[in-house]
Amino acid sequence: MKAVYAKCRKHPAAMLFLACLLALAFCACAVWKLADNQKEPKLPGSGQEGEYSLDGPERVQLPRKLVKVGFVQVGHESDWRIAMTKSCMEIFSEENGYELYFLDADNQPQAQVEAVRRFIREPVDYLIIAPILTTGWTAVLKEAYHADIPVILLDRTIDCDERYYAAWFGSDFVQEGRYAGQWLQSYLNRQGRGADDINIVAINGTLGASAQLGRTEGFAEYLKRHREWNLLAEECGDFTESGGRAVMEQYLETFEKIDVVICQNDNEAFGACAAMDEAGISYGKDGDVIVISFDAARAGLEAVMDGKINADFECNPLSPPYAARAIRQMRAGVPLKKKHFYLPEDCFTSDENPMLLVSENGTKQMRSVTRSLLEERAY
Ligand code: GYE
Repeated sequence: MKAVYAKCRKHPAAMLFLACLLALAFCACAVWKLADNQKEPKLPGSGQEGEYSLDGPERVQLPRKLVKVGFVQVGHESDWRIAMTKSCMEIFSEENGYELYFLDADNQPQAQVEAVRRFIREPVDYLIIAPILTTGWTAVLKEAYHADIPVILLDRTIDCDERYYAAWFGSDFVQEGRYAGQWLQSYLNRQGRGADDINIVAINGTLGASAQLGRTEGFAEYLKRHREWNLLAEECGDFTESGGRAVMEQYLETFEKIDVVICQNDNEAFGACAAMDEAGISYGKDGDVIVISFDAARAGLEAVMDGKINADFECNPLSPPYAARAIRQMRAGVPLKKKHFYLPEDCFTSDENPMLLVSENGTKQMRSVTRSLLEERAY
């Protein structure tokens, strides 16, 4: 290199040529670094994941100016939520070209709305919201719309005209509830208890959150079909371990015989299990009370592997990379092909022979949990 440089010094045209070569090499490196760093997924479009290849024309170079992103998070109530926050911090890093403004609303809906207003005043370039409740969003999202700040919703859905947000990435909560109902129906049949009276208690998530509403609605379809299933009570555990424990303690004092507890997330399930441990009641795979849960985060899956949770329906918390991907597409002027995207998810069980679940979209083979499966998982 030194030798080439020395030769070129004597010939200005050659010097210019060398400078161009170096600039080209630098650009190539920058593009390569971008592709390597981002680790953004392909956006799924109802099963047609190939639709969004990273090799498309939407690949853009990192902007020199950092992209300001305002992220309004629900809180830190569960393992699931913490996994989502971690994913947000990782993808919206300075290294990846972002300046992140993050708010943990500690489950206070009003704090979320105020943060959105603050971020609009900043102003940020993009707003990402994981809403606590379905309600209360129209006014503030209209403000973002008129300020020309695109909004991406993650996780729970909201009741608001679609034109006020650019995209939503999350889960089909109603389907999760249906899977839970279908699994219970088949499990009881397998046990020869298909015609027995079954006493069920539910520990709901934060009331008015679309995850709570959807899981309740989906499971209710199966409650309706089974007149022998008695829903004894449904109380709110706020998606927390302490909430789940308090509600279960109350149920154990009130009801003589409980066959099933359906917890709307893993942390509530841990709380319910602790309450049953304390009361000397057996549960899970070899116990008296069937435990159903949602999320399938790492600790939840360990509980499935240990036979404490009978069935756990996954809800994928790793939506932030999808939001980053959408932002890059918007910056490159590539229209998003769909407004609503469902993340890929599985269903897990401690059953020896995992069942095949059926939905409108096809079948889903439930999975058992092994050490090696746990090691492969990202959260
Ligand atoms: O199930 C729970 C969390 O909205 C899907 O919120 C999310 C739920 C998740 O705190 O663990």
